Amino acid sequence: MGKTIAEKIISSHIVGGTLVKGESAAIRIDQTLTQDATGTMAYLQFEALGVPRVKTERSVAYIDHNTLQSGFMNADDHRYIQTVAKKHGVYFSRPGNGICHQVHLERFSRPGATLIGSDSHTPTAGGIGMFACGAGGFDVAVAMAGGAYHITVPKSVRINLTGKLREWVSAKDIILKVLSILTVKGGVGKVIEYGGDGIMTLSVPERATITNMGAELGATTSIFPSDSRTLEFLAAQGREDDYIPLSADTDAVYDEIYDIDLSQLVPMAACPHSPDSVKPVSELKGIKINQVCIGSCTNASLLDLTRTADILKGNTVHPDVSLSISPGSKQVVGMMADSGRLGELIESGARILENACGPCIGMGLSPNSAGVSLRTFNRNFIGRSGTADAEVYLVSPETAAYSAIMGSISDPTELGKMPSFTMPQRFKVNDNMIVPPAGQSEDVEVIKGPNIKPFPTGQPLPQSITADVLLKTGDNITTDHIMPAGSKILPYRSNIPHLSQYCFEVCDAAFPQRAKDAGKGFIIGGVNYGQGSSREHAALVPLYLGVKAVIAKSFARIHAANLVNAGILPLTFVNPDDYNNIELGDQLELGNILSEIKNGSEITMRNTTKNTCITLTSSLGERDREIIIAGGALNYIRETLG
Ligand code: MIC
Ligand code: SF4
Repeated sequence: MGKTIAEKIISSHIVGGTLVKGESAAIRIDQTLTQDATGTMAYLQFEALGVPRVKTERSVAYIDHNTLQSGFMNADDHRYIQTVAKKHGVYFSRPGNGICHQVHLERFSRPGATLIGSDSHTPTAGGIGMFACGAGGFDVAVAMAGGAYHITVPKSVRINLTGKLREWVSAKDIILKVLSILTVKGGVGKVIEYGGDGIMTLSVPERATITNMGAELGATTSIFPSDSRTLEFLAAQGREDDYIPLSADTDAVYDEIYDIDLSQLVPMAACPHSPDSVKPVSELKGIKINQVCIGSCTNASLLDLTRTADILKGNTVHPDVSLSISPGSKQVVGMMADSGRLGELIESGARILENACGPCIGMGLSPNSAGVSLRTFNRNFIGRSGTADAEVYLVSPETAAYSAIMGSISDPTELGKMPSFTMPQRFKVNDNMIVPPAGQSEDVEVIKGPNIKPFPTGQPLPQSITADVLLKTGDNITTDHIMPAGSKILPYRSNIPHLSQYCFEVCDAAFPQRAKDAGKGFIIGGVNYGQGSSREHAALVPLYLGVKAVIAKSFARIHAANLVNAGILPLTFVNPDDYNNIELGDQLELGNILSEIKNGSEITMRNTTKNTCITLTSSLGERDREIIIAGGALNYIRETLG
């Protein structure tokens, strides 16, 4: 039987388990990446593993999230990451070099290889044919130490693209279309593979826009074949030696197949407050806007900014609109400057920001109250922009730029002829902002500022747990609900005690104090609990606050793994209706939890307040069960390493 692209890469990297869908497999990791908001934790955990030098082919530490530097905290974290990277064999991409996913795509990604990153948009590198997954910081630390990455072998979805996009319709509209079909839960447990003759019309950065936002489907990853367009991109980056051809076998078997005719697509927008609330831009036309933000790891490539310049050239940003542009990398902004196209953006009145995540993670540029913001980003969860009542729409750079001039949501297909764009034969390559690690680790001193506090560790699983329900949430709770980001909080990513005050702030501001007073407790969740980011802070902070188990209808993949690594039980209802019979404050008893987890059997929970019995399942693999019993991944690894 033929293999899919993902199956080919997994089978060439498998070091444990089996390649059977739904079963666990352990894969060897060739490359890792971290960013600064999750990186401090990942390197603290790497240090705790006691391995002197990373064992991967390439590990890179990027600084791109916390670049506001109000206060000493961010700069201290950057210095810690720079020194720890230097000591342990990790390449360091300095602030100013760009957003991790854009830079990694340009400079390090390679088809056929595996990558995990402590950021959920790591699948961006799937655009070049890499098997690239977002993961919690601990899993990245383990991979750097030479350990395998454990996945549930995903099902495969094939999306056949045919035809060619119409003028002013772009890659963002393709992924928004896919989100409208599959929704934010439609990719859970699956790899999304693209094929069909339409893919030849898409360059690697366009493919990367699609695989980047595949994270919003909840997918394990998304991937394109490696073909002549891949070779063209690698050659233009001076890296043709990294090219290998890679495609699915013609008789590969997919669990689901969808066909999208590119020529039929129109500009799309994800409406507030979910990336899958997708409508055609034509239906939203005329909605007044206050802000437009172009950038992020989804849409800040040379092509994206060139299209933006095509539209802004000779125009002025509407007086009621503030337009910001954050380029994806130094390479992108450098080439825009050299070609004079940056000047066109500046002349139009665009506010040019640094090459970093910026407004995408709420670091500045929060909209005015009840403001309408059009963003080329990938997430529009409530409050993520920094303004709780803002209405954020996710659109393509073309829709964003045209609307910025018009002052209201506008359809770029109304614009005249689209200027042609040819991918450069040669990108501007200058890796002077990537600092290689030291040859001699012993000589490097790792500097930790006072904001860096030890991370909490779990306790071995007791025979039974009795505790109260501290919080009951609805469906699709995101990690931005559990542990918000933004300029006020992000500087404290290495300080769990401080962060804990903000846990679930948007849902129930009294939660942290209630949890502290109780000393221990449970969270009850709905469907797709923990979707969104890979931030393991969304598990470490609840651990710090005494949460013993999250009992939900279903979980998002990375968050479930982070809970296990933290030593918090992720449990699911066998009968989802039982969710309705639990209330805040109820006392729950997991009377025999240790044996039930050991045996992998169903779990019986008593609601002692209501005097009812509820059946739960853990759906944990053997290794996960051992981690939970040990009280988290660090304890487990220490035990297994003796
Ligand atoms: C995000 O887009 O939410 C982030 C910030 O990049 C996160 C990582 C983080 O929380 O630090 C992600 O996507 O994993
Ligand atoms: Fe940065 Fe935004 Fe991309 Fe996350 S989604 S890595 S915050 S640009």
